[in-house]
Amino acid sequence: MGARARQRLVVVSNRLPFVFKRGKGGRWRIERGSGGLVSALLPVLRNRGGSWIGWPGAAETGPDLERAVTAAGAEAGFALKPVTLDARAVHEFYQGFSNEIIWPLFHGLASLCNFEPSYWSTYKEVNRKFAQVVMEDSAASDFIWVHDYHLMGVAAELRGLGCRAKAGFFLHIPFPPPDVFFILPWRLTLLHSLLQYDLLGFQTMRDRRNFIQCLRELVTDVTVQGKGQVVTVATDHRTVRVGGFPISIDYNAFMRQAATDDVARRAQELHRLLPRRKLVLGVDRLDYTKGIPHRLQAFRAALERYPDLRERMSLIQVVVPSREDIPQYHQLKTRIDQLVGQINSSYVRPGGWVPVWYVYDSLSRNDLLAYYRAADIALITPLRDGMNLVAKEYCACSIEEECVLILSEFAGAAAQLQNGALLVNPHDIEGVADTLHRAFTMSDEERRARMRRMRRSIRESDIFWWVDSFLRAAIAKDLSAFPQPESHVIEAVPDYVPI
Ligand code: GDG
Repeated sequence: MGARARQRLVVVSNRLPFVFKRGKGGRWRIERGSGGLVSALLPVLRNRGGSWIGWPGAAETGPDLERAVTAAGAEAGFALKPVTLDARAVHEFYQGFSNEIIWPLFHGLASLCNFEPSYWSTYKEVNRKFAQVVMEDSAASDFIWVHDYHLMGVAAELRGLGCRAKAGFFLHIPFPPPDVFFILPWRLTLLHSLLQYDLLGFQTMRDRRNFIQCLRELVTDVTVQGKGQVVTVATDHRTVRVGGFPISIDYNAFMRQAATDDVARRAQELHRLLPRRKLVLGVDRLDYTKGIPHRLQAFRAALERYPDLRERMSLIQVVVPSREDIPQYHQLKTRIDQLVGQINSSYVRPGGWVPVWYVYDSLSRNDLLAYYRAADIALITPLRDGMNLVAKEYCACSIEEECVLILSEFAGAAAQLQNGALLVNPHDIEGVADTLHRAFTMSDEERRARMRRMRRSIRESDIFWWVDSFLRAAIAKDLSAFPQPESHVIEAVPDYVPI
């Protein structure tokens, strides 16, 4: 990167990479966020210098919290800048516009949207507030990297405030096709806001194509130059770069931690509790996009269609509590509880096999890894998912390379993992049931060959590759020279061979 290497990086996301909680005695307890994004960006920020701007997540504000945020930044080796939000803003911007409009719509679930007009004005107001903090904290030579659907309008607000620094945006969720996107009452303003970034990153080529199609239908004079992973899109008054950057995980860290004695011991304990059977695993946040009820129905259909699976297979379904104050999430929880109850009561024998082992809790990292290691089959069947990191983490933890991944064709990860995973349509209950049986009876050689292919692909393009390729796309002079790994340019999931 030569002389540009010292360009400061300003990361902007809804939440800061640390969680701030009041501990005993009123002191702030600071915990590092657990995601791969945090692990990947912390060393980059430390090396290049820069700052991370976001909401600290605490309902209260004040100098006390600001001191805790500054101290956490000093320890991490870069600046942390809080954006404080009051209760109304959290309700209308975060729960409202972000999670009751953009989240369902962009996942193709328009019927779940609540297009409350006040949500939109608060969304713009909060995006402006983020932009003001960015302005106070950045110089024209910095690169500003904004994350996710909560903050699509930050670049437009920055430009309005006179900011000339280059800015990139990465969308962690899918981008919908025109017939879905056009439902949004504020669609044109939102598209023009996105065009104020210099680089727009999407999880898959399908998302990128959807975005460009929306532009072609709503914005005049759109031309696209290039064919690779990153293209240049020119409209009548802006030229931006648009690319597909499939997010990944810290592969080596997962693999190393999965191999520790502690994780192995916990995995053995699971096998002791659930003996003489294959374990099938589902791990999801409580969310209607994750397809948990469909999966439970498919598991039940597998037991009905294939009696040889009874008493020889259990589903461990981990559901991590999330967004419980939104009514749809509460209803989803009730539906999952009912289905688990029905399946278990149909098959359970006193003192014997329990078909579904249901955990409604957040797990420690070692427990999560123990579930990954213990499971013979992962059943990851979202109705729509930006990427789905659980699928990649499961493969990284399959250190014996003997496990099978069943993956929804509607997860972003399917484009990359289609050479190893068994792809399914999560709406096809019987098809998923048949695939479960196929995974159960798959030969050792086939399981190993499939898992090896997926692990190689994830290892070669891990989270550090992802950060590097996004930042290089932002500064590269010549996009045709931009590396283009074959597995990342698949336009759509091709037809898979049904069994
Ligand atoms: C969004 C997009 C996109 C889960 N349970 C526990 C736990 N987890 C961790 C997993 C994984 C993460 O949470 C979940 O990531 P996903 O990618 O599966 O899903 P979303 O939360 O919906 O994330 C998604 C992602 O952003 C990144 O761009 O892939 O499509 O929706 O890392 O390990 N971690 C711990 N305990 C748990 O119980 N410690």
